[in-house]
Amino acid sequence: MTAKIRCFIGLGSNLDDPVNQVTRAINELASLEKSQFVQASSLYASAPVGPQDQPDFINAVVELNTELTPLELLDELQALEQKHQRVRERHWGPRTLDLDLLLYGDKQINSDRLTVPHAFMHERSFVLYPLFEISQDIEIPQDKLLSSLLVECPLGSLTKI
Ligand code: A4P
Ligand code: MG
Repeated sequence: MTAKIRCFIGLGSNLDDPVNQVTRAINELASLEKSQFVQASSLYASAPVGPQDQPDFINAVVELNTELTPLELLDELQALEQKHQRVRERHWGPRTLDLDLLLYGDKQINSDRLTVPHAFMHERSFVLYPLFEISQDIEIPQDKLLSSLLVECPLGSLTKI
């Protein structure tokens, strides 16, 4: 039997009824093949990081145990983004659904398609606070404890909804 890996996925949306997009995506992640849903954070609203001429975001984090490899999981996440009619227009621009693989066990990955831990997670309140809500004991590979990162990451406009 393949070992199950504990992983965390960041969800974000700021187009076409973002609360509904993220809620649907949580349910879809809960039925991914070769994976078991563990828990989802609350939904959070925040002002956009990056270009400001776009709507506010809704974000959440989901924890799964999975037997999928990192690239198989990325394929599944990208298929779900497509299902939500995601159109890639500009970097850090508006999107119906963004699914980022934040952590895959304690693995570090640097390949063409995948950087894990996610490159910006350590500085983003819309990732760190939902993550901390569902799991306080996380160590980020090659980085600090989640709790120490939070101390250095202002809440900003982030609000639990
Ligand atoms: N890729 C590499 N590593 C990963 C990973 N760990 N998880 C590659 C997922 N994908 C990963 O992604 C481009 C490529 O990154 C993929 O093809 C995959 O092979 P993308 O989603 O198409 O591109 P993007 O939008 O240019 O970048 P990205 O990384 O999704 O953007 P971010 O960094 O997630 O930023 N403000 C608030 N408040 N809330 C938000 O959720 N999101 C963004 C998007 C900006 N501002 C925001 C929010
Ligand atoms: Mg993405």
